[in-house]
Amino acid sequence: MERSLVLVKPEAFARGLTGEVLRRIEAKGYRLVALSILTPPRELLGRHYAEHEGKPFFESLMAFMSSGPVTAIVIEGEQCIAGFRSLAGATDPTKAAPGSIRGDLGRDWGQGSTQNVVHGSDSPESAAREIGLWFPELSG
Ligand code: DAT
Ligand code: MG
Repeated sequence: MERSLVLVKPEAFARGLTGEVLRRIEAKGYRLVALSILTPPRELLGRHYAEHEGKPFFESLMAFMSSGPVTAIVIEGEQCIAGFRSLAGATDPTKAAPGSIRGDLGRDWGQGSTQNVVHGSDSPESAAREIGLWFPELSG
């Protein structure tokens, strides 16, 4: 049974969209395994987004993601990694298809960072690594 890490990002948390994201996950049929609300420390975010270190958008991504509380969620279900990526939609919320979380609930707010409502793990390896970072009590 596959698991994935989902984050409701600060701007979406602040707009009260956690419930809507959870509703879509549950309506799809995935199970909620763990949920936590926290303002992510920079150290955690640096490890979470290690693959993007050095890229032009890295600093604005760090600043945005540490700007307030997020909801971190572990979901479970057959193929939930690809399934949640499909629910989330394309990275750029302007281009994300209507019907997707990012397409329906996100937009460019002219903030200089891509604020796209949610994160979802992109592979089984990423999911295991990310769940270990955000929910160490679930690993091992
Ligand atoms: P995703 O979140 O769809 O997996 P990603 O892992 O490539 O996308 O990037 C992580 C986050 O970084 C993404 O949600 C928003 C931001 N980002 C990615 N590419 C960007 C770009 N070209 N310019 C600005 N922000 C970007
Ligand atoms: Mg990614």
